[in-house]
Amino acid sequence: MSEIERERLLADLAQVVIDSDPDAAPEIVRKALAAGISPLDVLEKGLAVGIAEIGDRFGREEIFLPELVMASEAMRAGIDVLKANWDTMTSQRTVLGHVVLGTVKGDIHNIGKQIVMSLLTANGFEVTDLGVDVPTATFVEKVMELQPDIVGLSALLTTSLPHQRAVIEALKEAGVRDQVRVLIGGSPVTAEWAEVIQADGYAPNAALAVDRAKQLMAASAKAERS
Ligand code: B12
Repeated sequence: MSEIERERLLADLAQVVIDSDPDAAPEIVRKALAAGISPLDVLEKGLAVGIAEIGDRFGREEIFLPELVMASEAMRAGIDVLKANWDTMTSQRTVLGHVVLGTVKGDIHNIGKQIVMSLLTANGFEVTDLGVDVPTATFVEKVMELQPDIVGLSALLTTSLPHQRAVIEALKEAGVRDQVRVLIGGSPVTAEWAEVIQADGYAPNAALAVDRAKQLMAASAKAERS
């Protein structure tokens, strides 16, 4: 595949999300994969570029909620094809760790969390998805019940960031904060915010979320040995 062809396919992937065309998205993703573009590049250099553009247009009030919904449907249709691809990578792996993952209260954004889940799973983590708009108490209950290694908190709205802090405070109150590592993410989340709320880690995208989760597992293994 020539560089020009690769660039054109990546542009087509972004465009299918911008055009909000869920019916066309799977075919274009399959075409890109068949041409040898990696699933991660299909996502980050293709589909995600489209949804970022849509988010900007929405922010500038050039488009409205129905368009946002349709674009996210197109993104989702594309990701479904990628997920099938990641799932085949997953079989016969030793489990690296258990992650409980959810989008915090008041926030229904799901796409980024799903991608984090897919990549963690593809890289050998067992993931329990609590869904979206997850009450703070549910995170605490699930940590106590399932005793995961890591709890992952996704937030896409500035107004839902305080709920990430609330989960950490509630884990402390329940006396289980030191039994689990807290990993946070979502577009308004920064390393500074992670420090402020005393999370154990932050990652700006799904690939780095996997790296961070692996680091957290290594750190907790070291702590157990010493
Ligand atoms: C798609 C979308 C929607 C869809 C969501 C569909 C779905 N099923 O998820 C719908 C249409 C439902 C929606 C609704 C709303 N949305 Co919206 N939405 C978006 C949009 C365009 C894209 C989000 C997305 O999917 N990105 C693609 C994924 C791949 O990226 P990501 O989510 O950032 O995830 C990556 C990383 O952040 C990270 N990550 C994510 N989670 C986690 C978790 C962990 C643990 C880790 C480590 C990493 C991590 O890894 C992911 C993969 O690389 C953004 C714009 C933007 N640029 O983010 C606006 C945006 C987030 N939405 C916005 C708004 C305002 C809303 C609404 C309030 C609109 C309204 N008036 O009703 C509602 C909120 C409803 C609610 N209560 O939650 C604003 C938020 C502004 C703000 N700062 O608070 C944005 C920024 C748009 C804008 N420019 O104004 N939205």
